[in-house]
Amino acid sequence: GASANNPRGALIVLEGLDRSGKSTQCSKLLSFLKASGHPTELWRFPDRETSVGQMISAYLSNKSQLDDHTIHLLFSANRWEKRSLMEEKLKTGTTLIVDRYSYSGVAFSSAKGLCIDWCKAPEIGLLAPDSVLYLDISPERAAERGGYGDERYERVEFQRKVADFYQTLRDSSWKIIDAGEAMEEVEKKIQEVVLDKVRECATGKPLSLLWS
Ligand code: FDM
Ligand code: MG
Repeated sequence: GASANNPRGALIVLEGLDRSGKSTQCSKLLSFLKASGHPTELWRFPDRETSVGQMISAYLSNKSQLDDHTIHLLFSANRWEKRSLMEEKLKTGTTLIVDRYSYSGVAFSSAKGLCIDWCKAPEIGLLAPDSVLYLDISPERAAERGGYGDERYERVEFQRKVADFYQTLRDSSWKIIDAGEAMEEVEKKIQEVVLDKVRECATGKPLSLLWS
């Protein structure tokens, strides 16, 4: 029907280890898309602004302790509370660049030893990204980049496990970007991939759901 062909925004997700350059690249991409005339917003998960997000933030900064399953479900709830707004934005033509999404949720919790299928379950029914870009960097190289802060998870041994779970999760549709290259090179590669997707979604590619 006609509704399947409505132009919409693209859901673009950037994933990667801490210090892979995601946040920098997300802002550069935002400026690029806006300058190219595409309505675009930059989102990030966890979204620390909501009340669930504040619980997550307290946990990450070691101000509170939570059971591993509990924090996993809070990260998921934090995506669910933004789901309807996300759908509305996309359907009204806004492209969303999202700094971390369900793949972070599953990779980080699985790296703690939780069952991967259990970790995926609460993500089922969230909007599936049109494109996942993985900023690929070794945990050692990432750690050299100005060092980690004080947040939970910012340890090289743990990040190595996270990288392994990202490997398990990724499929052939992911774009693996060598994040060790010069910032401008990384930026250009991301732009190419994303512009194609934005154009594809503007022709009415239907939205799909996780976990697929
Ligand atoms: N993180 C992030 C998770 O463990 N699960 C999630 O679902 C998400 C979205 O939170 F170490 C972890 C990843 C990272 C930490 O993220 C905070 P930022 O991007 O550094 O704020
Ligand atoms: Mg971080």
